Amino acid sequence: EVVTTIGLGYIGLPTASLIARSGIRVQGVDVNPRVVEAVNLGEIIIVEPELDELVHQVVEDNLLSAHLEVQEADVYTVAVPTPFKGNHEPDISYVLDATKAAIPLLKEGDLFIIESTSPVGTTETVRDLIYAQRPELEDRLFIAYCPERVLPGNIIYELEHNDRVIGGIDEESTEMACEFFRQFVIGELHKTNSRTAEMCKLVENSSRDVQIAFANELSIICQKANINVWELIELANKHPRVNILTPGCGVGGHCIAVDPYFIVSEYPLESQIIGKAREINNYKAFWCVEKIKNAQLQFKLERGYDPKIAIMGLAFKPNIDDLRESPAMYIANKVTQSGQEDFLIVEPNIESHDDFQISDYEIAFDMADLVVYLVAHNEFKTLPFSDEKMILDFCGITNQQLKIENEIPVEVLKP
Ligand code: SAJ
Repeated sequence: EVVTTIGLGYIGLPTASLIARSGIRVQGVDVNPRVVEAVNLGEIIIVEPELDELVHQVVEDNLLSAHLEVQEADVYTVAVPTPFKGNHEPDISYVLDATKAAIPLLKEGDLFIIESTSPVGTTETVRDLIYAQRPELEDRLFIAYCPERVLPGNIIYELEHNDRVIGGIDEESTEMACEFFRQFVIGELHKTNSRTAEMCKLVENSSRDVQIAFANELSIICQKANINVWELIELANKHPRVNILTPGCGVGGHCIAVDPYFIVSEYPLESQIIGKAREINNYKAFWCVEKIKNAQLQFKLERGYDPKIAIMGLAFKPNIDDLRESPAMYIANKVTQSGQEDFLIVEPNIESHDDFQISDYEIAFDMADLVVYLVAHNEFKTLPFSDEKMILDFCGITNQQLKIENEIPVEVLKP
């Protein structure tokens, strides 16, 4: 058995390496020559614990190789991006391109698996595309959708241990895909059809998005109601059946802030809560910008000079270096729009950045008049609480209530 994995990104490369570790020969494929080159040297260009070692090992053992062109195999897995277009409609062109590249190589009995997050019906579209070009193979291939649900930062462990949902376009396909995953997944495999598996992936992330939106909405209400939201949530969660998540400065990453749109764009009338949750989570970052501008202006009115402001955290979530689709980045960009001189930008997980000079977190904290916590990185929890500084805590570092006295109406702040 030989496997071809198309897409060597955050999901594809760990998956390819894990399959290879179980002794199966894997040919990884990526359009990016840098990725292909690095993998063939046993190296990686992304940050993910344990992945480095694993890739090094399987390449050295000749079980994993990387290529620019799709290679012939018995099993194909597709883990390429499915972004959305300007209007939030899903763009499955990478999945279709990957499929088209594999079509001429397919032979009877091959297993074709899509792992990319995809709108409902994508696997059927892929099936139709394949059989339209290779009618002689009709019903002689096994085609399935098997979504990935690993958490960046813990990918290798979760790939092996998480349960998986496996949805074939028919029962034989589901069975074949299960047999394949059984070789390297310890978690349970749950069988279903492709449409349910596709929706399941979207629903998992939408569910989290809705729950975070609830927490974010509470934080906005509490600021107005003069209530400490951190205390409130802790108390409410003492109820045996209540589990409110943590408010933050918005929702980022490529999954939770993206996948719900795949449902909303297809079922706009029916997905009321899912759509609203996206709006609330997007609004939360904008709301934080307004609060920071307010505090900045107030400080100046009271003291007669501009405050030094420490912006604490840029990553899209705690304790990672990933800045893509990060609400903290959005906020940092917005508040520094009229000049960076009053700002100290902190991100302990990166060394440098093209747009910002990155400051040491302890130095920035000491120097700042106004400390803005955007991301709950572990480092920040060691900083002292200071009564002399104005602190805006958007992510629960200090558990202090967000208090902005004499708030200036939003309209006045707008340019
Ligand atoms: N966040 C909050 N409050 C919370 C939890 C998260 O504001 O209480 C924010 C984070 O700061 C971040 C965003 O939400 O900006 C998303 O972070 P996350 O840790 O919830 O999720 P991701 O995007 O890293 O990974 C998610 C996971 N999905 C679920 O937990 C349902 C992961 O299992 C998926 O595999 C992944 O999306 C994916 O690839 O789809």
